[in-house]
Amino acid sequence: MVLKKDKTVSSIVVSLVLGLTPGAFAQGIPSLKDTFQKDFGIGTALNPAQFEERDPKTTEFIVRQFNMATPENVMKSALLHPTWDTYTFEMADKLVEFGRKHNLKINGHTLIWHSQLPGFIRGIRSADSIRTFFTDHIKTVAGRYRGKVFSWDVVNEALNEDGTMRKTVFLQHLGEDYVTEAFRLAQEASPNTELYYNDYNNEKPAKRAGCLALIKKIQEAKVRIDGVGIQGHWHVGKVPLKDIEESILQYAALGLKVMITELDIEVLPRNFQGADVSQRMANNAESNPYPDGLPDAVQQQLAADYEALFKLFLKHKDKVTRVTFWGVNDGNSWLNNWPIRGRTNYPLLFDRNNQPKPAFYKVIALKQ
Ligand code: 9MR
Repeated sequence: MVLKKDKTVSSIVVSLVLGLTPGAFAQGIPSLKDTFQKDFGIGTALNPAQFEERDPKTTEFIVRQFNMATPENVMKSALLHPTWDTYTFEMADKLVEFGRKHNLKINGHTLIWHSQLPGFIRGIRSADSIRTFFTDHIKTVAGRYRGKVFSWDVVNEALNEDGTMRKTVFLQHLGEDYVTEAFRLAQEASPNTELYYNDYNNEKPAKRAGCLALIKKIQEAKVRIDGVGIQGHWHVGKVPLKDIEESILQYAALGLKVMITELDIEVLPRNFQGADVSQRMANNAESNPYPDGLPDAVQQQLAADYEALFKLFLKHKDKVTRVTFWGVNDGNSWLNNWPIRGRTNYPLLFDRNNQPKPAFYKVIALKQ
C-alpha cells in the first residue's frame, strides 16, 4: 500500500516537472491511444497470457492504453502450420477474439517469413513442394482471417542489410518474384485487408533502397500493397532520426502508409544493430549491467529518445498510421532474452509493474 502511494506521488511529481495538467491524473495514468487518437493508432505485441486474459488487471491496462495489436508469435507459420496438412488455429483464434471483444484492430504477423518456419520445411528439396506450401499457407491462413484481421504483414524481413534479397528458402526455390506472388495470393484470399511489407533497419539508406525497389516491383506488377512497416528496434542514444524521417517521406511518396511496427529501444550493451534472431552474443560480466534498475542518466536518455521519435511521428502524422510497441511492458520484452538470455532490459514505456516511465510522460507531454 505504502509502495503504491509512493508511486502515485512520484508520478505526480514527474507530471508537474513536465508541466502536465493535474487533470491528467484525476483519471489515473493517461492513455496513449486516447492521447494520439487523432494522430495514429497505438499498438502492442501480445502473448498468450495477455490475450487469454489470465489477469483481469492486465487486460484492463492493455485495453486502456492500446487500440491495435500484433501477435508476438502465435500467427507465425511454425505455430499455425506444424505439419504438411495440419493447421492449429486455436491460439490465433483467441487473439482475434480478444481484438473483437475489446476493439483492438489486429495486424496479422506474418504470412511469409524465413524464420520460425515449421520443421517439415527442412526436409523439402523440390521447388514444387515449396510452392505448394507457400500457396496453401497464404490461402488457408489469410482466408481464415478474412474480414477478421485489419491487416497482414504479408512478407517479413526479405532483405539483407545491403538491400539485396535475403537468401531464404523462398528465394532459392521460387525466385525474386515470390514477394509479389505472396501479395497477389493474400489479396485473393483476403481482399479487404490491408497488406504490408515489414522489415528492420529498412530506414537505413542501403536497405531502404532495396525496400523501395521491392515495393516498386510489386506496384509495377499491378499487385496491391498498402503499407510498409519499419520495425523500429533501435538503441538508446543512437536513434537514427534523420534516416527515419527520410524513409517516412520516401515510402509515403510511393503512396504507401508507413507504420512503426515493433518499437523498442535497447538500453543494454550490444555490438550490432537490428533484429536478426539468428544472431547471438556471448555472455560476460558486463553484459547485464542493470539487474536492479536503470541508472537515471540512461532513463533520461531513453525518455529523450522516445520524445524525439514521437515528435517526428507527429510531424508526419499524415503518413504514419500506426505505432506499435514490441511488448506491453519491460518485463514482456523479447530483449530480456536476446541476443543473450536472462538479461534485465528496459526498452519500453512501462516498467515491469505497468507503471509509466519518464519516457511515457515525455511522449504524453507532446500533446499537452
Ligand atoms: O518477439 C519475438 C520472440 O518472442 C521470438 O522468440 C522471436 C523468434 O523469432 O521473434 C520475436 O519477434 C520478432 C518479429 O516476429 C519479427 N521481427 C523481429 C522480432 C524480434 O525478434
